[in-house]
Amino acid sequence: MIIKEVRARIIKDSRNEPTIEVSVNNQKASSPSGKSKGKHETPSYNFSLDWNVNVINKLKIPFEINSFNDLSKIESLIKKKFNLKDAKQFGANALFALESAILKALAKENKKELWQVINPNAKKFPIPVGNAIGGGLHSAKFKKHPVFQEFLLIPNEKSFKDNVKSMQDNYKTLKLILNTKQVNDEGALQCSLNDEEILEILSNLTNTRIGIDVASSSFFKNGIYNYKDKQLDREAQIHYMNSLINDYDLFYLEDPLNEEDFLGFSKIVKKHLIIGDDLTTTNIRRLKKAIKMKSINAMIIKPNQNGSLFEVAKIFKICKKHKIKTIISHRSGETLDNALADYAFAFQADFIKTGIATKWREVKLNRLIDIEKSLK
Ligand code: 2PG
Ligand code: MG
Repeated sequence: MIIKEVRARIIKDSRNEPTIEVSVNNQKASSPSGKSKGKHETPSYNFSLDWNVNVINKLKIPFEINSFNDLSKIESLIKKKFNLKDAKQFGANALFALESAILKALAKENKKELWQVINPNAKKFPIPVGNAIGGGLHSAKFKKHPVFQEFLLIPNEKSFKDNVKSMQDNYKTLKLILNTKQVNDEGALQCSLNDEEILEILSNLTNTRIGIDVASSSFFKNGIYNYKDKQLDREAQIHYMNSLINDYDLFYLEDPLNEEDFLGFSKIVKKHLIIGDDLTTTNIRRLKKAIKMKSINAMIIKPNQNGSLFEVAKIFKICKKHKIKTIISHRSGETLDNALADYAFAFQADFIKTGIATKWREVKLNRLIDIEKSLK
């Protein structure tokens, strides 16, 4: 495929904040954006969003792209043209949207699905992980909210479609129990109960596994985890997290400790999934450190947090080799782009965390339901 035209513009995400959309040969892709960002994330833009939009609009890509691996040509071009040490310095959101649009254009040209351009042999569907009740930074606009950022449902049905139905049914049940219609940035239900009151309610749902994204870096300061009713030091936090795993049989625990505490993570009981997000920030170097220190047995992978889809593919390979479960993930500020679903399937992610409710989350779930249907 010859790249004929590259365009970029600013669009609004689900939080009504500006983000980048790139179109290549008329195929559009966009980048989401995070709120609880890891300190070690690749910066989203180089100088600014405006700068990236401007330079992408002037970008001439003078060669043919025929495969996923040809993305390396784009990365070399960007490195050279902008005199960067690494293509990711171009800005993770900008690079991701550009690469994603190129792959969509390639798929269109070859009359293929996006996932097929990357991995035509994909078979296994990811299990959805859905944020049912929200707190932390994503609920900052509500006066009273839980400290933990996400209370998650991880269904256990036979098909992707049935898994989605299970999440949605439980979400409806929780809506009645909590008697609320309010939702936060991620479409998660909003309530004024505290963390353990919510876990108590979730553990009574008998047909699903449950989990939390503690996002603990967001309430960690000067060595202390600041809860509303208590302050815990590192040892006490490790003890508290391990007791929650036992008391509520947590299947999934994300970022239980501060984003620098690789050693502390290694002390969290690995009965089920212990996941790095802010700890690992979709970064190969940090993933390798987490493997070496036995910090995690699962990892959040946010393509826009890295920028290079080429490197994202490598991260999936490293995880597979070291038996680290993979959870591809949306961001709290999302667009209506459903490409994340194709990437989940193409890279054969074990899980996809992309919410339960609101249109920005539903487009990704529906895309995977459609892929599943098309393969039956
Ligand atoms: C997370 C994410 C997505 P954000 O912490 O897992 O839910 O949040 O996109 O705000 O970084
Ligand atoms: Mg997280």
